[in-house]
Amino acid sequence: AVNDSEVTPFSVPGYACQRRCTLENHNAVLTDALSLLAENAELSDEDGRGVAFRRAAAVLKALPSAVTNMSQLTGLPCLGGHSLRVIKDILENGTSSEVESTKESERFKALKVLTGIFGVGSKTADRWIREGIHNLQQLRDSGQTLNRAQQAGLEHYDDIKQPVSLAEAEAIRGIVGRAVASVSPEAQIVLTGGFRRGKLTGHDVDFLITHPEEGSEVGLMPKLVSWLESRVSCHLQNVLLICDVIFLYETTASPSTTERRWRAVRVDLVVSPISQFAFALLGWTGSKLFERELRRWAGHEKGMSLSSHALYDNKQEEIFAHLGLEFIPPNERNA
Ligand code: DGT
Ligand code: MG
Repeated sequence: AVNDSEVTPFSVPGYACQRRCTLENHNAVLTDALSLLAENAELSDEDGRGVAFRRAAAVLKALPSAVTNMSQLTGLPCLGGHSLRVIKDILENGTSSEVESTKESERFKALKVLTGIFGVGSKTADRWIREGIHNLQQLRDSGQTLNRAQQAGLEHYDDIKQPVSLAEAEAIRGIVGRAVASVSPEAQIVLTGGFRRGKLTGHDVDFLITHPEEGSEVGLMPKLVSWLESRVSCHLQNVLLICDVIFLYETTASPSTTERRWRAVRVDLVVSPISQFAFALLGWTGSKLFERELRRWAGHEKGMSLSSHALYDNKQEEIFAHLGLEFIPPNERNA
């Protein structure tokens, strides 16, 4: 047993947006467990519980070394009783019985498989499960009506499930970059999402596109989509766009084969006017919890509203106060 006198309690600020958190994680066993419970809560429409587990995991991700003793956690924010029980279970037994039984539960497994289909959310998956559909074969056999996104998602299920590598993201950056340049030569494209945070893999590739001249970004998205689609009909065939987001691209074929190889990848394209670019870039870089915490900080600590479009002061009067002026209502500003 660790002597309590050797234990140094950790200390971290309460909001994730006050903490620097690299991809180096000294507590992956604990954070994987809490993330799984978060995922299960989110898939079960219990968003509050989901956020609580995400916040707890984020605190552990920010620690400078591995937790070895519960007493190190004294005074840390965001660690509720439930998360602490899970952590204690893992520190004492190597695993958490709750996490293990969740992982093995038929419902969780079915929710994971079905929501793993692009275009299928937890509500649809839940309805299918209640109708006895637990896997892809049962879904195919069921005769359920699928929308276009879901059909593509089902067709490319294995590809999309496979993580996207940084090299693939960069290859797609090249394809989308050429498309953007040909529909709007001045437009700029930036890789956002997890890859901008230094991740080496992702579940998709996120791009933010803007134009240096305000207003010139209008209509860019449909042009971009049809340019990408036209490549297919032109038989250039190194790109195929379905439902704006599923992308098939040619992987580098090994020299020994002339066979074309294709891979479906999820791509998220966002167009922003240059006036909102900074907010869009901040908003689409993530992580999701970091974004949520930024908005919570803005709202609770500063009385402001942050979105991927703007930062608003919730009380207009406060702008006057910040400027040291008495508030003048709009009808009295007719100077
Ligand atoms: P990944 O793709 O698994 O590596 O992880 P990320 O961090 O790239 O996450 P992703 O692709 O789901 O989303 C990228 C960021 O974009 C995310 O951290 C927050 C933001 N984001 C995602 N979906 C939405 C949305 O519907 N609206 C807004 N405003 N932002 C979103
Ligand atoms: Mg992403």
